[in-house]
Formats: sequence, structure tokens, C-alpha cells
Amino acid sequence: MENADATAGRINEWIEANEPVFVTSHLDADGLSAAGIIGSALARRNTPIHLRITRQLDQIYLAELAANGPGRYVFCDLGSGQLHHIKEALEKWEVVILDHHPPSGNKVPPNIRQFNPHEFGFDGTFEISGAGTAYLVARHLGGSNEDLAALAVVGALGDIQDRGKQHDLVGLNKEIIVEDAKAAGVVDRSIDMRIFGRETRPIHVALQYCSDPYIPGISNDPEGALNFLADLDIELREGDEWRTFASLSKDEKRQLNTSLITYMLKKNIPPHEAQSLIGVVFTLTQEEKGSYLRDARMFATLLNSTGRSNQGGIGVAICMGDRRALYRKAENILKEYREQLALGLQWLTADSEAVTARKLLQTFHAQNRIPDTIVGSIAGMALNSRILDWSKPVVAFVYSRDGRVKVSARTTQPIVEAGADLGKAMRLAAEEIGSGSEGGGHNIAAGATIPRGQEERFLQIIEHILRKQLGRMKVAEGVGKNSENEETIK
Ligand SMILES: [Mn+2]
Repeated sequence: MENADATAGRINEWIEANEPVFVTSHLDADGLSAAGIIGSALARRNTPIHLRITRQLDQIYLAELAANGPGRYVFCDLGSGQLHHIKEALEKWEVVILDHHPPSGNKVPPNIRQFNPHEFGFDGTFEISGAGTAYLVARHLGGSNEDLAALAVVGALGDIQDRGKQHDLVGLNKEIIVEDAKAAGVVDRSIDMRIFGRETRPIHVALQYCSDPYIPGISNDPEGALNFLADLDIELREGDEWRTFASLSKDEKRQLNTSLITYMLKKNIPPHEAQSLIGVVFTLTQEEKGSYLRDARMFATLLNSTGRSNQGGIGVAICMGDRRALYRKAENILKEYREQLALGLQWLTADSEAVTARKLLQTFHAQNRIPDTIVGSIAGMALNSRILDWSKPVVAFVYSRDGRVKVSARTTQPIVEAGADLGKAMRLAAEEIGSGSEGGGHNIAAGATIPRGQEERFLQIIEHILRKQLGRMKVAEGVGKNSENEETIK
């Protein structure tokens, strides 16, 4: 907290100078939430802001940024892993980094101030997000910013940090951020069906929003969902109106939940995943009922869709309060994004040659079939819903718009606990490939960019690294291993 306060002190000096601040943030839901938090905090102090959203912080981007001339720069949800590039490009300017990715370990020069939970013994993979670090600093920026904790909850869920029991947030997310958000009256935490629209949408519509777990034949498939429901002994309409989850009796809820679990088990989704449909939900109580923004996980999905379609500015505008034209635009972006995810998953399901199994991993190459911004999401969803083999990490390739190859790697918690660190593997493999390759990320989800034609060599290097990592069989200390009693729907 002292460090957060000191970091805020640096930004406060800039606010008092009344010069524009250049904010750069990452294009995923966490990055956009972080930008929304810092953007709001600065706007509340009437500080002019320039905001840019980027997929990665490479030398080209930094050179463009430095060309803005003397400046004050904030990096959110990225920067710690690219400290060496920032040092080089912005050595004359003032920089603040608010990040939760593992720091590169390079020495931080005096013109840069880095706020990163890893430096204080917290694990940024699941204890706090980029939005969380931005919030801890915004809290000390003057004015009352506690309401922005809601965005930090959204960011944490966007980064899939709900790895506690029943998909609860843990660590700093739980102890500080959720508590602040509750105290500010902006977030309510409860146990319920973890399905968007449980209060407002017809049951079959709500069911098709289900993406965690992704249920083949129901997710993204309202007709399939309707067919599934038709077999149950539940009245779906009341007069002319469709009923909602919230309107179901306890017995009906139980019947629906049991049938869903049975259905998922038949689809090879393992029991603990199938049962995870009931869990912790976070409601943004100030948002309208029926709005995508009322459910924190759906809010994150909406933000993600704007970023992944290169319209992250719209996501940040929503974080900063727009509920009109840009929110409407985002609704359409979300619809298209969901369609693209569904198409990608369909391809992996239907084409038996799409995925190649190797000894320690599995891989697919989407070439130009999938937008390069969503291939990681597809890989993750396919893994978690068992469209892919759950026992191996997946390494996915796609041609990126700049003529190179984008790599996305995803794995599961048990494999991380067995010692796998994909972020490290991606970084080392990219270094070995060279020619401007870059890689990094979290142990469970990571990415890289490499030249075309290097895919096979990259896989071989990754396999070599994985063999070493898994050979060590280091046992991680438990997230969600504590056996407290489960909470149930109230
Ligand atoms: Mn993040």
C-alpha cells in the first residue's frame, strides 16, 4: 500500500503540472478495465489524457509513442515484461508501470516507477489483475475512487482469476478489491447459477450465453438449448412470457441443474467442471437489470469483444461511463465476437485433422481461418470444454496481420501445478528463435510472435522446455485446495 501510495504520488505531480498523460493499456478485458480506472481517476482531476490500446508493447509501438515528444507515460496491464524496451525508448521521459505480469528482473531506472504485486510476494496470476493494480493506485489519487473497484473486479474476472472455491476471487482481489466494491455499494457477491441473464432472459437464451464451462450443443446455440429444456419437466412459459432462472422454484432449479450436469458428463466434461455452474457471481448493482454490464463476467466478455475486434476505445469509454451510443455499438460487437468464437470452436470440433497431438502438447494452425486476436480465447475454451485433450497444453498458431505468426498457448491448473510455466516457455522459445520474436505471459496462458515458417521449430523448443519443467514435478501450493464447506444458493 505504501508503494501504491508512492506511485500515486508520482502521478499526482503530473496532475498538478496539468500536462497531458499518455496512457497505454492492453486490449483484453483486464487491460481495458485498467485503462477505464486510470482514465476515470485522471478525468476526475481534469487531467488531459491520451489513451491507446495495444495488443503488445513492442519496439515499434514504443518508438511511435516516444515520437510524441516529452511526456508522461502510464502503462497498464503490460510493461513489466518489456521493461528493457521501455527503458530504451523512453529514457528521457517519465514513466509509471502498473502491471501484474511477472517482472523481467531488469533494474528499474529512476525515471520509471513500477508498481507490480510480484515484487511484494503476491502472485499476479490469480491474486490481483492489471485493473487491480491500477485500482490500488487510483485509490490514492485523490477524490473518491472506491466505486472504481467494480472495474477491478471485472478485470480480475476477465483474466480468469476466479480460481478459488466455487470460482471465487482470492488474495488481494478478495480481501481488498471486492471488499472496497461492496463497501462502495457497487458490487454484490452471491452464490447462484453462474449464467448471465438469470434475472432477465428466457432460460434458453441465458443458457446459450454459458461459456465457462462451454457446453457443446447448448452454448451459443439457443435452438439446442431449447431442445434440451423441452425434455425437462419445467414449464418454460408463464402465459405469454418466457420464464427466467430467477423465477424457477427451488425444485425446478435443482432439476435443471441435475439435468445439465448429467448432460455435461455425457459430453465428457469432468464432474467438478460440470458442478461449477453453481458458484460465486458478482453483480454490478448500479447497472440496469438486463444490461450486459450488470454481471461482472459478462461485462468482461463485452470488453474483451471490443478489444479483440480492435475497438478497445469503445470498451474504455464504457468503463468511463458511456451507456448510450458506444454501449449500443459494443452490444453488436459482442454479438459478432460470439459468432466468431462459435465458428472457431465448430471448426475444431468438426474437422478431425485440425488438431495434431504430440507427446507433451497438442497444436493447431488456424492460418487465416480465425482472427489473430481471438485464437487464444478459442484455444482456452476448447481446452476447458474438452473439445481438446485436457491433459496436455495447447499451442495454437495463426497468421497475424503483420505477416508473422501469432502463437497462443493455454493449459490447465493441474498441469501448472505439475510445474508447467507457459509464459516462461514462450519467452525462452521466442528468444531462441530470434529474428524479432517475442514471447511471454502467465504460467497458464501465454503468447508469442514468431516469423512464418518457424512453427515446427518453435514447437520442438517448447516441448523441450516443457519436458524440463514437468520433469521437476514441483508441487504448487494450493489454490482452491482448502476444504471449507461450499456455500449454496440463498
Ligand atoms: Mn491482465
